Amino acid sequence: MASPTYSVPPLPYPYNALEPCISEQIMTLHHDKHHVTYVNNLNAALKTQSDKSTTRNNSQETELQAVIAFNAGGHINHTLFWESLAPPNTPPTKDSASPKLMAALAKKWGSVGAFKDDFKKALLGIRGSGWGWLAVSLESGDLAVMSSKDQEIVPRGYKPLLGIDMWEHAYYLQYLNNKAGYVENIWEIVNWEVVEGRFSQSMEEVYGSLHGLKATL
Ligand code: MN3
Repeated sequence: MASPTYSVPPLPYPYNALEPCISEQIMTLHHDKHHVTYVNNLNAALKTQSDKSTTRNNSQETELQAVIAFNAGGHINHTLFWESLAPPNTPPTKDSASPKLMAALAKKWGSVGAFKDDFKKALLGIRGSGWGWLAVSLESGDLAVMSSKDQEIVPRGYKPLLGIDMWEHAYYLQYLNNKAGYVENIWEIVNWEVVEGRFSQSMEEVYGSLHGLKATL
């Protein structure tokens, strides 16, 4: 059976639409080069996996699974990331675009500002490359701030609402070592309408066509 192949969805806005918060140069490289590379490597690894004519020893098999997990995570995380951003000063970026979630954040953290402080701390606390998340526990419905290493997806048992890419390639060309500046400006371009939508969606709806891929991780 042929292995599934994945492709990078186009950005839901122009490459320069997130300026001045994220530059056109970063968006172009990040989407067209970095994300595309994860998908190309994922497709190649899935093809290798489905090729029954070659055998792999245990360490080769472990390495192949690691390559699949890393690149599948990269594809999933970036797809969620692009969807959850919007041009600054547009209606989806206003807190009023997510009344239900804003109320839940205020209830959990005391205020939306306190949540943002906590989220910022989590983002800036990531050592090396990784992602910061606002997620919701499937079991308790509790909101949680968490981080993941490299391209790991949100842990099992949690549904991602908002994920922020904290790899240097996400900000360095524009912000250099000012990681905090990147994090502060992110708030101007969060698509709260999409994030609010995920709050009430099922896992299948949040992950869309990537749900099956997620299930293999
Ligand atoms: Mn990235």
